[in-house]
Amino acid sequence: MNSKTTCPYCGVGCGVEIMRDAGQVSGVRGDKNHPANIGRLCVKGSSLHETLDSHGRLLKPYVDGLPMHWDDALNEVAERFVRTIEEHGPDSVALYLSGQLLTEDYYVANKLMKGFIGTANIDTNSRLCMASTVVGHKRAFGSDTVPGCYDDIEKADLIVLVGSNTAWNHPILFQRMVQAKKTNPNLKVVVIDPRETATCRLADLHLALKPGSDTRLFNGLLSWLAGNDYLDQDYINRHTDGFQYALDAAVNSAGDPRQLAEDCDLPVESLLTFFNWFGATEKTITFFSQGSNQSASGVDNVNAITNCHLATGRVGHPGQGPFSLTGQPNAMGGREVGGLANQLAAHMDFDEVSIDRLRRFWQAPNMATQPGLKAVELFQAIERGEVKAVWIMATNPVVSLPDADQIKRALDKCETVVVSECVSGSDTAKYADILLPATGWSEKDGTVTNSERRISRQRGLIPATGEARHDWWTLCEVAKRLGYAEAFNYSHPHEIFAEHAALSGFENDGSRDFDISYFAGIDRFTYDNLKPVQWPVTTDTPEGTSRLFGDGRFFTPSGRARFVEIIPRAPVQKPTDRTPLVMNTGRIRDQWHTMTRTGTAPRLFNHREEPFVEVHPRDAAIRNISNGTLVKVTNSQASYFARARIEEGQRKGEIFVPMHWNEAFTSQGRMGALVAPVTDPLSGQPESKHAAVQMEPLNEKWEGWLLTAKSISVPEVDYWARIPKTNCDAYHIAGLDRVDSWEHWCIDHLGEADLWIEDPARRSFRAAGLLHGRLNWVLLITPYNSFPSTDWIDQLFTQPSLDSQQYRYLLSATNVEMEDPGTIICSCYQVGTTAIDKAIKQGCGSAAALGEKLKCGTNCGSCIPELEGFFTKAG
Ligand SMILES: Nc1nc2c(c(=O)[nH]1)N[C@H]1C(S)=C(S)[C@@H](COP(=O)(O)OP(=O)(O)OC[C@H]3O[C@@H](n4cnc5c(=O)[nH]c(N)nc54)[C@H](O)[C@@H]3O)O[C@H]1N2
Ligand SMILES: Nc1nc2c(c(=O)[nH]1)N[C@H]1C(S)=C(S)[C@@H](COP(=O)(O)OP(=O)(O)OC[C@H]3O[C@@H](n4cnc5c(=O)[nH]c(N)nc54)[C@H](O)[C@@H]3O)O[C@H]1N2
Ligand code: SF4
Ligand SMILES: [Mo]
Repeated sequence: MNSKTTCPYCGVGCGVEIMRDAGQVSGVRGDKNHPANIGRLCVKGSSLHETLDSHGRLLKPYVDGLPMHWDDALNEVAERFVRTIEEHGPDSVALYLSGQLLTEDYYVANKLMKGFIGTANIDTNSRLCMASTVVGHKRAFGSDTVPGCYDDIEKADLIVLVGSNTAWNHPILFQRMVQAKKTNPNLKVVVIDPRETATCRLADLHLALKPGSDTRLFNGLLSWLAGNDYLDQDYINRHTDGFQYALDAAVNSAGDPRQLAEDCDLPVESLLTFFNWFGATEKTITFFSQGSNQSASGVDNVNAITNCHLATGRVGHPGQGPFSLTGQPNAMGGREVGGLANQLAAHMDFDEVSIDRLRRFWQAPNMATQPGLKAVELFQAIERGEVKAVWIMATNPVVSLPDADQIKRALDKCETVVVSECVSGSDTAKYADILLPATGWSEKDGTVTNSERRISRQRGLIPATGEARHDWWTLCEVAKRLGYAEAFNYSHPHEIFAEHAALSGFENDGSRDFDISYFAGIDRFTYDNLKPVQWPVTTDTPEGTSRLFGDGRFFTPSGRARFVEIIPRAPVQKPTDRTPLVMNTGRIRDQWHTMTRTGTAPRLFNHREEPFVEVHPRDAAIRNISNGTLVKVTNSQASYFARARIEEGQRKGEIFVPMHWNEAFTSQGRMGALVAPVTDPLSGQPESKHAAVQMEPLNEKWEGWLLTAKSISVPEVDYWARIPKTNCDAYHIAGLDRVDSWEHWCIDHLGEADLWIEDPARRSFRAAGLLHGRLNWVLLITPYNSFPSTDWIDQLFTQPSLDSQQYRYLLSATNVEMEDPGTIICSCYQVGTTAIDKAIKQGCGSAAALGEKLKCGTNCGSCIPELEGFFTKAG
């Protein structure tokens, strides 16, 4: 049996081979034959097998809190949807999906809503992720096409990274860049990001621009290219429209370089260095990601970049082009099936011809004829009571949407909330009237498309957990109950894929970019053995297509690419006197989104263990905040509690918070609640990177560690952050009120202590509770700067009873059995700062030397940029 599959995390789309033992996944390694990664895996990919624990999985359907048989639960979904549609029309129901669904799941969801129920109220978390790129691509190229491929990395002489922390978020592509730089010493890398990220370690130039000034910068570049004879006038004349309008707008907004540098808050020399490199380097790729997309000018950001590539004729040739880095494993597949509310399937739009074409292809009784509500609007319509039934699948909007508390209000009010989930305890699952268990990675079977248009198989390799079912199956079962049995009568995902492929070729004749008609009749054997392939895949190009647009022909009516006139606008969320800081939000290396998956692997917490705020030393100092201070970030919408990290690489006036923490992992750490629901007017994508906030110390009266057996639930304290360990749950905890008697506190919160010791002079208290002789909980109240490492205590939780020496150690809370490893830098080999500092003192002079001595960085390589940081910092 084929043991190859695709990583379910980022849009790099790495091939994974799994090892099995007794029907379970026992290990993973990179697939040497997969073109995206050629055998490599990053830290998240290489820890996939550690996240497959059935603990926390949703195992059964539930209706109104009660376990139900699948058949009854499906009947309930169908009945409640039918009732709502009959009473209030098709637009009173909605689906909210995700780029983590497989193409086949997505295809049937879209078909059901847009063709059969008759509403386009079906949107996806790609609205928060790729929507701006979709519109930007269509404006420039007439189609939502990524022109290039990953092999261009090795062919480029200049790589520009805009709003992308590639080192952490697309680590395998980053490693390809690192390698490319070694092989090609001429290759230069420019990072355009307001903060200094791990990615900057590879950069020859870092432009720490003012947040939201990207359109100014790229308008400035266009204007400068024109003024310095770098245009490809022949290309502009033959293959594009609208150049003069775009140039006039660029010249108007840019001013002279000195003015522009001031507007973007950059040194003019750096700006000109970038312009000169871009102008002079034929083989330039500009990768862009969420720093560009998640903006109220997201679409303009994309077009400001494509304008510069079109003006130099650098699109679709080896080593050249604008390149959108997609986030989720199937962000692209979702676009292919028309998962967004304003698209139709197979890259078609809501024009009369396409609507009619789909109606005929699907034999659809109720074709939607106009776009539906986009994510932010959708949840507002739910709160207003206009949408009365919503089915949420493979996404966690209570955490990830802006104004996230509004999502809670909306779901509270909504008559029918169906949630299809793999886990039982997600923040959104708590609001479900009907909960449906879904198969997860390694159980589900289908296809995904990565950033370079490459379709790969995710294979079902182990049995489903509990009663979990595939999402496509669940959707089809509901469709049958709504009366559409014939159109949803699939028995295996290959049949869905075959239909999707047939639709992509239906009346296409080269008019639409997305065409995989070669697979229209695909049988199960071929599907099961499908090799990764880049679309378009037609009978003329059965091996797929690496690049598009090299011939200068585009999918616009004129066949020419379009320049877009860009008028720069400032971010909508502006700092004020009361909320003077800009809150930037994004990702960390070892966590995936709302942590429902990575949060089950203890070692992925060693890199960052609790919610944090990165802050510039000056902004910290004026607020009396130092490294490790617990802080409160607030605005009129909500507040967020986390620990401060002082970072020189943070801009003044701007803080950075991770998007990952949520109510399953911390008391008050849903950063989305502070982001205003402001969106790009064209794409509907939220401005997630620029919330206006204030920050102050939390002013806790005490803090410490609490370690509990896994069966004990979250403590009731003002601040807590859960750090899962192998044998126990560890919590950082803190309180805002003084505690007079810790002994009483223990009785109230944990039960009577079996042993305890108090040292008021040192503000410390230590206690432990036993259950049948076994360790049940340990409380260590002590200031943060004297927190001990707790891995040795974790081991005590496995023991049937403790001996007297272990009791003594527990109460002295000294770290007797293990050296404190410091912050873990290398998650694969668990190498921390203590060992690294020691090795450097002993003479290790490079990341490679550290690797030789300690093994750090020698497996997945995700930590190499940070290892290198030890030497740049020292120098
Ligand atoms: N480890 C990890 N990897 C992931 C994910 C994950 O959760 N964890 N998620 C995946 C997904 S779905 C996505 S979409 C991708 C996202 O990948 P990225 O886009 O790399 O992720 P972010 O960290 O959200 O944001 C990127 C950068 O944008 C910068 N930025 C903020 N404001 C501006 C601005 O005004 N201009 C510019 N130029 N930059 C700005 C931020 O400082 C940040 O460093 O990552 C994917 N990969
Ligand atoms: N402020 C701010 N907000 C952001 C971002 C940001 O940078 N800043 N980034 C945005 C971006 S780019 C993204 S992509 C989103 C991500 O945000 P979400 O989509 O909300 O995050 P996930 O944690 O990936 O949620 C996926 C859920 O689906 C479940 N799941 C996984 N696989 C399956 C499956 O096969 N079937 C079913 N039914 N369920 C499954 C998981 O358990 C999990 O609960 O967040 C967005 N929100
Ligand atoms: S880079 Fe890492 S997370 Fe992304 S697909 Fe590859 S292994 Fe998975
Ligand atoms: Mo994303």
